[in-house]
Amino acid sequence: MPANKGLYLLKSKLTKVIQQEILAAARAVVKQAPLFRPSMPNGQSFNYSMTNCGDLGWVADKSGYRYQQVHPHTFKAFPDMPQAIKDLAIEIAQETGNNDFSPQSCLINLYRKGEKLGMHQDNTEENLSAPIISISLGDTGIFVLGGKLRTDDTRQYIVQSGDVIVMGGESRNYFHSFKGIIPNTSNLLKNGGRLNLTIRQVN
Ligand code: MD6
Ligand code: FE
Repeated sequence: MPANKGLYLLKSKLTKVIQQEILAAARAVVKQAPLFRPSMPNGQSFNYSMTNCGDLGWVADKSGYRYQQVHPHTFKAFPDMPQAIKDLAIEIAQETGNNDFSPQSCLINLYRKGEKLGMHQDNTEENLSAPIISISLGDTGIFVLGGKLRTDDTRQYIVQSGDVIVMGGESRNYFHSFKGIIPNTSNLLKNGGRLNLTIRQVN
């Protein structure tokens, strides 16, 4: 395992042209699989919208958090993961020492002004040793990263359009949250906001 525990914060990883290509692919997904705002198991609604592409999508409702093949509102299979997203994720995985990464799921989160995501660990996946590749597009935001325990110290990172975070190795189960966007900091998304794509190998 690398000394940095498999955590990479790759600033300005994606050129503007690549960002536009990935954004176009994400838009095509949203057309087929509309953004939705699920409820947590306690019944409270999520604070932001999401959708998925790939063989499996991450969903939440009163029965819990899980991966499934179908969109929770349309009941249609989530669209295939666009090749551009797959290729990019594999390339980034390889560059960070994860040579057998096989992308099965891409969760697309959209944050508008005031929307955020609380402290959590990503542990719905069966495979907890595959890294998570996280791509930021659009408005700048504040990503908070802690450690293995909820009580560990945290650090804030400014994430900008084109930045990529890889959470592998020990960092795979670090607590983290997203505090929100700084509006009007990017012109990539027509209507503003931030898209975060997390690409995973689920099993
Ligand atoms: C976000 N990201 O950046 C939320 N999880 O909007 C995550 O929750 C996340 O970026 C696991 C690994 C990387 C991430
Ligand atoms: Fe997460």
